[in-house]
Amino acid sequence: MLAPFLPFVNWHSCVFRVIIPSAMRGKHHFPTIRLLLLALGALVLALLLAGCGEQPLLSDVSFSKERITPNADGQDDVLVIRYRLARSADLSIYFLDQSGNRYVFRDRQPRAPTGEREPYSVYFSGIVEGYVLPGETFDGFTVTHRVLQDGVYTWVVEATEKTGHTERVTGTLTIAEADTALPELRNFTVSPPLFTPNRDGISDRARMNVFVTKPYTSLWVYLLGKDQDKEVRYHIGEDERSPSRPGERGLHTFDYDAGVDQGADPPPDGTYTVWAEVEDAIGQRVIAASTLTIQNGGVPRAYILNAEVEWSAQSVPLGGTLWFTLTVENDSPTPIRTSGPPPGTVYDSDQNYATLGETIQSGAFRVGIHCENALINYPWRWAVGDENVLVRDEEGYLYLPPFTRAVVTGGIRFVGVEGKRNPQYCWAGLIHEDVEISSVNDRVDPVFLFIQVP
Ligand SMILES: [Ca+2]
Ligand SMILES: [Ca+2]
Repeated sequence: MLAPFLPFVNWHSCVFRVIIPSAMRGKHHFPTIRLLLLALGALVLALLLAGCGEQPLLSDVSFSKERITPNADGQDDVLVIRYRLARSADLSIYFLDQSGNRYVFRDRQPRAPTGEREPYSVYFSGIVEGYVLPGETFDGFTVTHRVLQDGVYTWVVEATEKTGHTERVTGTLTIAEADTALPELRNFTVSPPLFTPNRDGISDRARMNVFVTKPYTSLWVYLLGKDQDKEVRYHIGEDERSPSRPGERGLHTFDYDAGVDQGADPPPDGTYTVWAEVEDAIGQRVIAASTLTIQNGGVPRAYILNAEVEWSAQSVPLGGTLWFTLTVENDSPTPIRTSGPPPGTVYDSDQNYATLGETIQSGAFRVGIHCENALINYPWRWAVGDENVLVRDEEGYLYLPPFTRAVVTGGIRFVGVEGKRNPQYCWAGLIHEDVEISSVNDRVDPVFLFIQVP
């Protein structure tokens, strides 16, 4: 009989507004019905009052242990906190030391009512939000999670409703034998502070160093960026040649190529915060920050256009010159570096790039010609364009700009017939020096060349 009334009762605020459906209001000519309604109203009110009294916001609060020893020895390292919520509330769990200082474990986190489900439960291992002891200063790092010092604490579990109504339950917890040493991060450095990850051999890598003062479980170094509005972490792997093994106290080094070595696009150009973050076995966390600027980042991609070489002949007399013409295309948004000699240069067949004083430069692209009888790989090399198309930077390095083509010519004057093969195959290549000759740029458009010996 009560069912029709229940939907009109505001249970949560315990304000009892028993609303009689409109059809039942108005002038009643039958006093017995009025009396009946009054009696029913009184009954509902009584039931509700009784119900409200039994519905505290926060209930069944418990800590599974009165004493823990947070030192990762497997003995009494962790306890379980349980509680029930009758209604939605912001929940806090904190600890008060003997002087009344507050240590936060959970700070006003919104929680739904427990309802019919099991009570909320959460593990607590003595770790609270970072705090600083009197007289303590940290140089160059911040403690975000820290174990409570040994001592006796009052724990407080506190729930606050939107209305401001707050309930709290308290108890006592003893912390003993806590492993309070912090995994400090000392001298976190990033060098150089600006780098250009584009595989041109100049300032392509950045190095991070950090000294950790304690054995640890995890150490992360990462750039923090934004993709639209989302935070993106670019993780940096520890250098295999790091002086200390992962997890050990000591100096740890990180080598960063922005992913370019694997052919991945680097994070967009810009200045990033670089974070180092360490966590020890009991869950204490320490962070340190520095900055790193990425400039001219990108993966260089260049090709011999259409894999096509125009050869001057298939047969040259001894002392004659084989000419080639091809087009190099920079098909990437990254400038590609090159070095001499310029197109048009003619080598004698017994010369090579080194004898012309144009030694290999790591990261530079050059066009090369190779013949089967040659003693070294691509002995004859040329810049991927001339001064008309190349751009010289402040340090004097030459670049073929993004999305640009350049015609490259050159010649080899055959002054002898070295090796046994005649005729022999000769071909062109586009060499990324000390990086790679990608298969698409190797052995391009071979010519079967005969040298006429009188
Ligand atoms: Ca323990
Ligand atoms: Ca570079």
